[in-house]
Amino acid sequence: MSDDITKIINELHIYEKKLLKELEKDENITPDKIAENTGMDIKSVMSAAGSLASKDIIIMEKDVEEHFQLTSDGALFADEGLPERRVINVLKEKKQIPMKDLMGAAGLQKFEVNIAMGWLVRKNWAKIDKGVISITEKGENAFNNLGSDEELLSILKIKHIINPFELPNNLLKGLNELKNRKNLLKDTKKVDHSFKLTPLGSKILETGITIKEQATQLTHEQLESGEYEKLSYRPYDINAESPNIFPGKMHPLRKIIEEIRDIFLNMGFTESDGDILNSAFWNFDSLFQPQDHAAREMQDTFYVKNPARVDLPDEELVERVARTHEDGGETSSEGWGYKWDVEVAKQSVLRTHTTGISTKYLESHEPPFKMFSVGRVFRRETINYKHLPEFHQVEGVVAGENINFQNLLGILREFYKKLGFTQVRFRPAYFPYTYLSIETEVFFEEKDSWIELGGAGMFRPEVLKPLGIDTPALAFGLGIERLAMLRYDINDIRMLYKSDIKWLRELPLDKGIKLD
Ligand code: FA5
Repeated sequence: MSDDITKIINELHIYEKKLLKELEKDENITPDKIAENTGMDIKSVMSAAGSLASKDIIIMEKDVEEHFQLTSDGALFADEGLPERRVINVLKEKKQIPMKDLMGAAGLQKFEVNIAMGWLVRKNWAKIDKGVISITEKGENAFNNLGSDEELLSILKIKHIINPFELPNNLLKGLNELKNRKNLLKDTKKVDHSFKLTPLGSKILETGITIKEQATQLTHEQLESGEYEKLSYRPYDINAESPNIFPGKMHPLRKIIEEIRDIFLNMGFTESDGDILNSAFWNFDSLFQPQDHAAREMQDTFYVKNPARVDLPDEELVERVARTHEDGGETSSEGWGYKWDVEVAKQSVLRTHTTGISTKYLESHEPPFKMFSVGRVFRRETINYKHLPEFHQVEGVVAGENINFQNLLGILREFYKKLGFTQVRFRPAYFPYTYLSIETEVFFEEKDSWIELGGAGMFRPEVLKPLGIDTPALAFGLGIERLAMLRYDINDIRMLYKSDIKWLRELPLDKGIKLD
């Protein structure tokens, strides 16, 4: 404990020490007096006090005192009487005055006429009817009796300034009435601060503090002459609380996309991309997905009205794909055994996966190669905690003479490992365009369950042959939002698109595994 106190004392600023010393001498000392005694300016006294209060060494108390004085209008009315009083003085004799004669009869200035009429009616001292002002019974009674507002006016005339706390109740009522009138009183607030030692403050003083000038900024001369060695320094409190800073930063989804791109680029993949608006040909047909496949249904795929049709690539390629669907074409397969329709292939769709980018790439490149792409895809999905109608996939294809299924598993394991996920497993799956096909799953500790992250497999000859590829090719397509869920510990995929500013701000900048 005493070590703690010594540490606190050592870290006190010289102004804080001076303030405490003054409090030790006189516990009722005012900030002004401290400033006077120590030669500090009042701002420094207050900021030292604020700092001591934040460390729980003193308590700052605030006492607000309010005072009222007359304005120039107020002083005029205090001398001459309130405008309505001056009218009553005349009405007492005359009983009635036409409004137009009011100024002359009661000796009012122009600006006082409206004030007089307003308050005569409000105080129920007079009635106004057809341009004539007549005194009421209350007005008659008021003639000999000053209201509390008027009493206070006369007190203010003599005392100039009053403190409401010193007023008896009836005058307080008068004060409220005068406060309700425009521009009669001005109030000044005086704030007095006082300081009280907390138990910690008392302990610090018991331990004792010495005031020694401390160096805060070193000069060139002090460094050169070696004087700095003899100076005393105030230690920094490196555990002091500091304000949270929320600098601009990359959106978490964008961040993970960039990480994924880095990983594949570092693994020697070439990046490619494609169009969001695609032909059904590239999105489905080139992948040996039959034209009556469930995924093509309206309820799964967004078909675009404008343009409703998209141009197809060169006829020979289309013909090869058509024949493969119908009877297997040049492959040893029997195909799907139906009549392929070019019009269906021309339909324009929002791509439902990024796998069309891979077939297009295969068609225009010679193996060996490693290609990846990242893109947004669209599906008519019912939104829930792990499904969005619009999400991102990272797609990859590796083609070459010796490429095999083991390479596929190795690449996927390596990719997930680099992202920080070590618990990965593969399940047999089905896609019309791959054989063997797998689904990859990663263990989600938060939910103590496995979550499906993507599909993969070896492209079938029915896909590769029509595209002119004679080597094996492995392929994969992985969901990125699902990965982000794991990375950022979120239970609901929608969080990534909610722009929840609190969550975005508080998400640590370094949330993510560093790449080596
Ligand atoms: C495909 O899209 C295949 N094209 C993957 C593939 C590529 C297989 C190459 C073989 C060869 P699937 O429909 O399972 O597969 O989607 C892949 C991943 O996208 C899913 O595992 C999941 O992580 C993610 N995903 C799918 N639907 C949604 C959705 N509605 N919202 C968010 N993520 C989704």
